Amino acid sequence: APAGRMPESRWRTRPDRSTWGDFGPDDVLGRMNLVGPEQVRRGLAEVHDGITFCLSLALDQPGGTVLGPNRFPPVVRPTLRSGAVNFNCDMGVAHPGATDVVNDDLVVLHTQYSTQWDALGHIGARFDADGDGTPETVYYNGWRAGTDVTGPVGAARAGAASLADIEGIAQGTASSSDAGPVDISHLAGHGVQGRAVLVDLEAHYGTTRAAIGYEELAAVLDIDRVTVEAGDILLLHTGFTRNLIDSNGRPRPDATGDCAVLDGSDPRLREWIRDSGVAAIAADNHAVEAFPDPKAEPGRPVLPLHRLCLFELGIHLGELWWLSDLARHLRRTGRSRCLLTAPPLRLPRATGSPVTPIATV
Ligand code: UVW
Repeated sequence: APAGRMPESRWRTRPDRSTWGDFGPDDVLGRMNLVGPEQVRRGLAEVHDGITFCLSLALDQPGGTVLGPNRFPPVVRPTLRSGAVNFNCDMGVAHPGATDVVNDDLVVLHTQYSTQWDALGHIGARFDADGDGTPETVYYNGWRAGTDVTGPVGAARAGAASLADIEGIAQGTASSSDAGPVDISHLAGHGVQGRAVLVDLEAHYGTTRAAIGYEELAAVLDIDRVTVEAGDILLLHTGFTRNLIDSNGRPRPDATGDCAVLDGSDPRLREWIRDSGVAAIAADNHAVEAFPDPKAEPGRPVLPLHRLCLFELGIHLGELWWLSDLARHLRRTGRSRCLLTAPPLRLPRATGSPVTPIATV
């Protein structure tokens, strides 16, 4: 029988050793529940220099469609006022006598194009949650596709909101209400502030291809004397986003291969993540783990760490963060921890969110 509290209807069986129900039958925050007042105090205790680091790339930075063929740079457009472009616009038109000039714009954003959080609704699985012998499409804590995780408005009709929808969005014909329970807005409500611990894989592996399993990670933790405790947010510096910037946004398709990257197929690494109690994991590469998993077999996930973290344990994943400046400062000062503040957009129904994380040291 599952140890977690079982909701009446959504699931009877949960994935083996998952956290479903452990934070309540209707939980949507997962391990972020471990980041409470004590973690904020622990984070604040890491502030010594009063220096802040912005951990995001520019929103239009990552390498075109190389990193994700369905994701495009943001489109920023002026809004329309009575059919006319509302940019460098004389306020006197609407308010006679006014001397102001006004600009107003809208943006169409692929939420996971650049520095981002994956919501728990980003990756689900076909899993027999109600135990009737037939798998359903479910997400963390048994939240169901179709009823709980419904996606952006229009998704069922026409695929994800496309650039063609821009006028409709501008005129308010597409609205998003009715937030699904596993979207990113709940995380925004939490605030995502606590202690982060940075593991500097780049300092040890440089720009060599390296699959980081448990053994490699444990060696780096040991050499750098890094301790990871329950409730910490784990930051993994690999040098990937610096490669991205050095290539002027045109990375080679195999650019992840030039850096250390987690080997999601290593069962000992997955056990370490489970046992460590980390609240979230953010990396400066595009999938945290090697994607697609080179050792994936038919019938198995191609994103085994996404499955473990987002689906089984409720660990949010951050991707394409800019960690190189923070890593350099921490190495120079012989530290590995900081206060991290990283709320996503409070955007109901989104399954990922751009984020501008701030580290304070
Ligand atoms: C996919 O969407 C495949 O992965 P990621 O979470 O790395 O963007």
